Amino acid sequence: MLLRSLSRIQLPLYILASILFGIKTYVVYRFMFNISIENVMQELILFINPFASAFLFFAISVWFKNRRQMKFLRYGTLIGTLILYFNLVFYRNFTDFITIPVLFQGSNAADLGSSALALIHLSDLLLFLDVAIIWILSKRYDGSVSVNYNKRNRAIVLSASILFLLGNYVLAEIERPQLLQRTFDREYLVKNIGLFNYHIYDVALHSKSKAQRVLADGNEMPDIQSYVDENATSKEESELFGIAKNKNVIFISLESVQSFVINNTVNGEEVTPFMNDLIEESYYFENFYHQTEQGKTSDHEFLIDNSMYPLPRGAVFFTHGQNEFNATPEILKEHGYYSSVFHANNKSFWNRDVMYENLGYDQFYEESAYEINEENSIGWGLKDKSFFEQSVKYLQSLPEPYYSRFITLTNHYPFELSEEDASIDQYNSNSRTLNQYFPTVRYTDEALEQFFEQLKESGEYENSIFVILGDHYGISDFHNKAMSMYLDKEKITAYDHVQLQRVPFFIHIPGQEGRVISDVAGQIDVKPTLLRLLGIENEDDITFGTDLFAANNKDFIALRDGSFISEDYVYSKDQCFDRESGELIYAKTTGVEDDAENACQPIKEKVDKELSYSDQIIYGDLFRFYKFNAND
Ligand code: GP9
Ligand code: MN
Repeated sequence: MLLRSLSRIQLPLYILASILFGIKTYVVYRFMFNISIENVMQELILFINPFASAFLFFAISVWFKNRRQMKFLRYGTLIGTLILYFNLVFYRNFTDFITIPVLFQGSNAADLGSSALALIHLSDLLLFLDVAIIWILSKRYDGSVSVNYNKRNRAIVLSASILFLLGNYVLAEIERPQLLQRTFDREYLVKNIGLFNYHIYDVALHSKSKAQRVLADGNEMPDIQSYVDENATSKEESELFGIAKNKNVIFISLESVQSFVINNTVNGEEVTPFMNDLIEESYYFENFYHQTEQGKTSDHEFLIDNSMYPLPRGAVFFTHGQNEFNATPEILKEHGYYSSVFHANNKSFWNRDVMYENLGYDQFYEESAYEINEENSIGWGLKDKSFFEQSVKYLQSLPEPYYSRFITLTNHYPFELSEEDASIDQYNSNSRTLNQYFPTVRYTDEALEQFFEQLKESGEYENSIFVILGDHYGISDFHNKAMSMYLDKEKITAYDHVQLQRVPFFIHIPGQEGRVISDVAGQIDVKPTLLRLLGIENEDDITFGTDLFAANNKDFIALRDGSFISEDYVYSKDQCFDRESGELIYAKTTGVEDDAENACQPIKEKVDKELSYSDQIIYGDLFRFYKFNAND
């Protein structure tokens, strides 16, 4: 009956298929996947996308003649539905979307296999309703539902479908700038470009890195190894070697905290009173730089655990999550450590679930390990105070010695904070972002203070060492005007920009005094420094950083965009500055002191070489050809 009337209204089958498939996909997105919708724009994109994608696909059928057109639509709906359905079953088990590497990863598939039956619901049959409708219509009424367009009309349909999708993409770009370049979360991708385009994107990404991997054969390693030996290996032993042997490591990454707030005030109030005091009892590095790029928090995680550079574009956590690494948790495992990460966000964000396992973490306390409700969350999720508080019980239950990393969340752009959580007033400038930054930084500082108290009470403090750092900048160049006002500078120069990439770095060893260290240092140095404090020599490791407590031959810190900071110079965008005074001493483009020698050039060459060596290791997955601990 229904089918007959559908065939009578003479709606071309490819349009009907698009509508039905669009509705179905929307229902699955909206009500079956647990996709979080934060605003109207996201709601709109999520609604438009299923239709845009379905139309793009089914419109291909108009290029075929009657019978093949019907066949295309039949099998198209069936295959499309199966892809949607497999993702749904996978999602019910893993709260995540299928990726190509995961699909071929034995363990995941096996996990799914055993519980597959429980993941299939009888009502799922409804998802195949449109397949049945299209199937019957295409067989019985093919004469009245197929179309026979001339070339011009076909081209119009094709253009319309592409335009439709472009529109979707533009909206997604507005909602999440640089969505495809940054690839931060599968959920975001699916939410913005849809499941099917996400799969296409995933296949493309995967093939690209596979190709680079295939072309590498390990011949690249000896050069890299000798470079590292010569330039970035700490040969001297430090007086602190082994000082924290077998101690627990409590590693805290402070979201978006930059050094300029340390020992500074806003409206006459200290911004970070707890950290300022902590400096007295810690090794505090005042010239410590973040070296992250598009992968933001995940890039800093990559740096600190591997002492390699993140990639110039994309997040290595995403693009090379399956590579061979020799990360801190893996090394520590050989010395009896149990490693875990605590972070109250969705586990697939930055592909952490996959990457952590690969880096050797034993446990990931993510969103679902925490009680999160309206009251204890703001902005990106669980507030830092509650996050730390809820983490203590897990920390106490861990086998010792442990390496436990905590990542805070509240001080994340756009720096939202409720009034009752704000202990200091906002700044007053033309940048709302910078204004709001100070109270949220203060909130995180207080959360850290509380955490220290709780650790002392619970007995976890004494036998641990603390590493605390900022993950990356929080205030971007967009706020330079407000920033220059705050810092009382005329304007923010390229030199200032580099200096603003400093983030706090503390090593706090209970019972030890510590001191302020002014040497130039960076996130790349964290791994070798930490391992040596724990008394681990690890001679065969390939790291681009060095032990900060040993005399070193490494004389620069490279930022990921090719800028660098050395003992004497700061280099950025073809400009060479004196590090002490900030004075411009050489600039290629402006011809400043054109005849002066470019003092930065020799270091710049080294920086480029080093960055490219690190990239080669990642792109070629070169560690699969290298045997770590050869003399074990
Ligand atoms: C997300 C959190 C923030 O889990 O780490 O990520 P960011 O945007 O800073 O990279
Ligand atoms: Mn971050």
